[in-house]
Amino acid sequence: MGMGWPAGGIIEPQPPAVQIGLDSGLMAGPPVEEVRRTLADLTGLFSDPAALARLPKDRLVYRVQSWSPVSEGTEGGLVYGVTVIEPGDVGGEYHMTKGHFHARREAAEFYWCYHGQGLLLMMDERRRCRVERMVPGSLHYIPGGTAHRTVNVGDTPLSFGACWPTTAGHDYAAIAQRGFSVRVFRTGDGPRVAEAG
Ligand code: M6P
Ligand code: ZN
Repeated sequence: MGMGWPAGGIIEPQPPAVQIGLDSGLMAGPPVEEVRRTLADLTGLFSDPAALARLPKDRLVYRVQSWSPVSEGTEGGLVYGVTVIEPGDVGGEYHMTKGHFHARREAAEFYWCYHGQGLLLMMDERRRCRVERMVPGSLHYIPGGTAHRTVNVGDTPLSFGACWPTTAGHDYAAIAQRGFSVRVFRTGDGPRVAEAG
């Protein structure tokens, strides 16, 4: 036995620090933090500013719960998070996350879907985009050097889990300036992924 481990005898199992609701993906437990993104936080994200101006600024678009067992930047650590995007659109463009590159470009990430219907947009630094469907149980690998954004194309909340290195960091600047090279709109036939330049 190493230092700090019992030398023998009975070990009492401890309760987990966090529980995940396997249907909703929502997390519960003391270390869980939550960030909410309303329309007021998402200025410039959607393509139709006039449509945005007609909507209540306090409309919740998505929230992110996370657990960082070690502090940001710690080598070798992992962060776990769940994002829940409410159904809806702004001028026909579906609710979506801001999207980001990782500050440390080589850092990859896993996403998986708990609930709802979504699209995962993945864009490399040359602005080439790939799009994967998210359905309950789908698992998605986001390689290094790839910006990622999720879009709720269903009429229920889209909930997905994520796991990324503690050292990854979020780089929002490139996306804030130029957005993604595709946008996703509601049509009578379902979602349409359109080139945005
Ligand atoms: C996932 C992870 C998080 C991210 C969140 C929302 O849970 O990738 O790191 O913060 O989605 O995405 P964004 O930060 O781009 O709005
Ligand atoms: Zn990420």
